[in-house]
Amino acid sequence: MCHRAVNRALLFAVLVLLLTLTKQLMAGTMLVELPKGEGLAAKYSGDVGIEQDPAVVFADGFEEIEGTRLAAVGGEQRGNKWDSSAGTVTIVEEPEMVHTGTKAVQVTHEQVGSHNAVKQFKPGFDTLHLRYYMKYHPEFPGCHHTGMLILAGAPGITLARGSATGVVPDGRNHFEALIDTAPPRRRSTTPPPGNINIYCYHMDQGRIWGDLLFPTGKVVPPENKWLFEENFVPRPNLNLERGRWYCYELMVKANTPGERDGRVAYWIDGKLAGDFPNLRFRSVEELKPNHVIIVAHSSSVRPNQTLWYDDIVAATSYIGPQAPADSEQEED
Ligand SMILES: [Ca+2]
Repeated sequence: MCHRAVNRALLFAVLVLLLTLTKQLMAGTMLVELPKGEGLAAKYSGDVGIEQDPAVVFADGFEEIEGTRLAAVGGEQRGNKWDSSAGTVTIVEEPEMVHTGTKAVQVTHEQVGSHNAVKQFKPGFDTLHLRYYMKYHPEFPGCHHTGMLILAGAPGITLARGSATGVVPDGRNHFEALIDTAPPRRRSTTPPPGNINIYCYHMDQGRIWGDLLFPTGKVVPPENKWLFEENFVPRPNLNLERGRWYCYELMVKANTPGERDGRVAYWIDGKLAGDFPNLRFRSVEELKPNHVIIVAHSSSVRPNQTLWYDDIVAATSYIGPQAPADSEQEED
C-alpha cells in the first residue's frame, strides 16, 4: 500500500511537472513580431507606381475615375477599379475631402442602409493587408458600421444578410474582419465616432453576429475572452478625432486548417493598435481572404453622417503609411 501511494504521488508529481512544462512551452511560443512604421509604401512617394510592387494586389486613389459616383457594376465605368458598388459612393474633388491627388470618395447616409464598394480576388491570399485613408465629417455623429473590410467568401458568398451577415462561419463558407467603431450609446460618455474595434466573423464567435474585439481584450459578447489568454497584448482603446485623415491598415491572416493560428491586427498611422492572435477562421485551405470592401452601414440617419476614403492599397505584406508626394517634398 505504502509503495502504491508513493508511486501514485510520483506519477502525480510527474504529471504536474509535464503540465507546467507544456504551459511554459506554450507561453514561450512567441508570436511572429508584426511590422510597424514604414512599409512597402515608403518606396512610392504619394503611392505613385505602388501598383507595380510585387506584393501589391490592388491600389486606388480614385484619380482615374470618370463620373460623379461609383457605378453599380465597375466594368461599365472608365477608371473604375471596383467590381461592384451599392448605395451611393460619390466621387468628390473638394480639396478638404481629398487625401492626395484631386479625387476621393464620399459616403453620406441619406437613408438607412449600406453603401459599399467591393473588389474581389481569385482565388485570394492566406494573408492580406489593406491600407486606406479615411476621414470623418467634423460633426460625424456615429454610425452602425464604418471602415474597410477583408472578407473571405466561398463562391456566391457576399455581405448580404443570410449569405455572410448573420451566418456563423463553419470553416468553409466565410470569415471577415472590419476595422469598425462602436457608436456611442445613449448616455455614454464616449464621444463619436466611438472606440475602434474589429468586427469579426470567426468560427468561435459567440452569436450569429460577429464578435466585437477591442484592443484592450474586451470582447462583445464576453464569452470569447478566453480566445486571447495566450500571448495577447492589451492595448488602449482609441477614439480618433473627426475632421482629419488617418492611415488605417488591417491584416487578416487565415489559420492553418486544424490549428488556431489565425490572426487579425490593425495599425493607425503606422502604429500597431490592436492584435488578436489564436483565431480559427477556416477548416479548408481553399477559403482565403478574397475581397476588400468599403463599408458604411447605418441603421438610423442623422445629420453629418458623412465620411471620405482615399489611397486604398491591398497587398500580401505590410504596406504602411504613404510617403509624402514628391511635390510636397520639393516645397520643404
Ligand atoms: Ca485621391
